[in-house]
Amino acid sequence: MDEILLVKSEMILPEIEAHLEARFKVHELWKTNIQESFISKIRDQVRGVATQGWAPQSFIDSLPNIKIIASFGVGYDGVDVDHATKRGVTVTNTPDILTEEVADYAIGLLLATARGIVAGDHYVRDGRWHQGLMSLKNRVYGQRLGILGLGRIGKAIARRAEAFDMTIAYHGRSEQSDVSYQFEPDLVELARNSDYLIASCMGGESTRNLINKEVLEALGPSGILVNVARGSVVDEPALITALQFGTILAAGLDVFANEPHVPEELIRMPNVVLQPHQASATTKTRLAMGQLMVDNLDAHFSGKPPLTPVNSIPR
Ligand code: NAP
Ligand code: 8YV
Repeated sequence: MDEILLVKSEMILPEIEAHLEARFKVHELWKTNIQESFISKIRDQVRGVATQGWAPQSFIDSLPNIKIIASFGVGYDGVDVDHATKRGVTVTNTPDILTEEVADYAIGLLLATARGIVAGDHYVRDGRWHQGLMSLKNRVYGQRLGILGLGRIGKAIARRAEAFDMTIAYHGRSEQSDVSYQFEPDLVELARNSDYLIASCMGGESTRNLINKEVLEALGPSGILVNVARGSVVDEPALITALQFGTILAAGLDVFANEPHVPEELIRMPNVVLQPHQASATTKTRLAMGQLMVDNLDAHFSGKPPLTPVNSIPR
């Protein structure tokens, strides 16, 4: 039986774990406190890894015979893909099947933040309605939406925003010929010309702190930031300052720089909607993600090409 290492099973549903166990001998790294000695015992026989977006260089090097890292999630910024490629290790992710789910959540966060839906819930529960009306909130339909990262998820967000009659513009490394939305080569200009900015780009070094003080200043005092990308995309201290000083109005955040740590300042702010990295977290989508991870491993160990590779390894 082929042997794989399962790094963590937090988000992997029991049905998926059962599929893994039916097909592979699964070593469960997360069950041990002393990871180094656990790895040293199984390192020679393990041929593949199932992980939730985590595989740094030192981890890859601790497993000399692996040929595949199957990641659960579309974002693979926590996997050292360059190093895996140098080592001849295929990396796979779980694209497409979570796109619509994440887009729903991004729009949900925008609505929740702009219209004060979470604040309204607290208003009722806290009995404040008896003292008077809640303050007026901000219109979403017909407003200008900027999207940082018009990829699969960004496009699904844009499709939803079209139904809200929003004017859509986007920023990325290059203009896309197959969309009619306005391309903005300068992110500061995109923020300046948007009422709301949604980040849905990839994480990693190339996008680190793209949303910085200057971008937030350009978004302006009635602007709202929604982040469903990665915490690393936003300069978190700059965001906190911008929210504290009214440089922007509000933020809807599903991702943070150092999860699960969320800065105390954000937790105390009433103009922020916070979520625990939940954008893909429905049973249907998590099952589909898990199944795709299993299918990638299965294809690899059956001598077939992986279904959704992120790198190219000569076979
Ligand atoms: P995708 O189709 O590959 O889209 C990624 C986008 O990032 C592309 O549009 C790309 O645009 C843009 N991008 C890459 N580098 C950039 C740069 N340096 N500057 C500006 N834009 C850049 O991926 P996807 O499936 O839409 O997923 C996007 C990301 O969403 C994932 O990588 C992940 O981090 C995040 N995500 C989060 C959750 C959650 O639970 N919150 C769930 C799923 C995914 P250009 O190529 O034009 O630059
Ligand atoms: C997952 C995500 O929660 O797909 C991604 O990139 O951020 C989420 O869908 C996460 O990857 C699970 O590891």
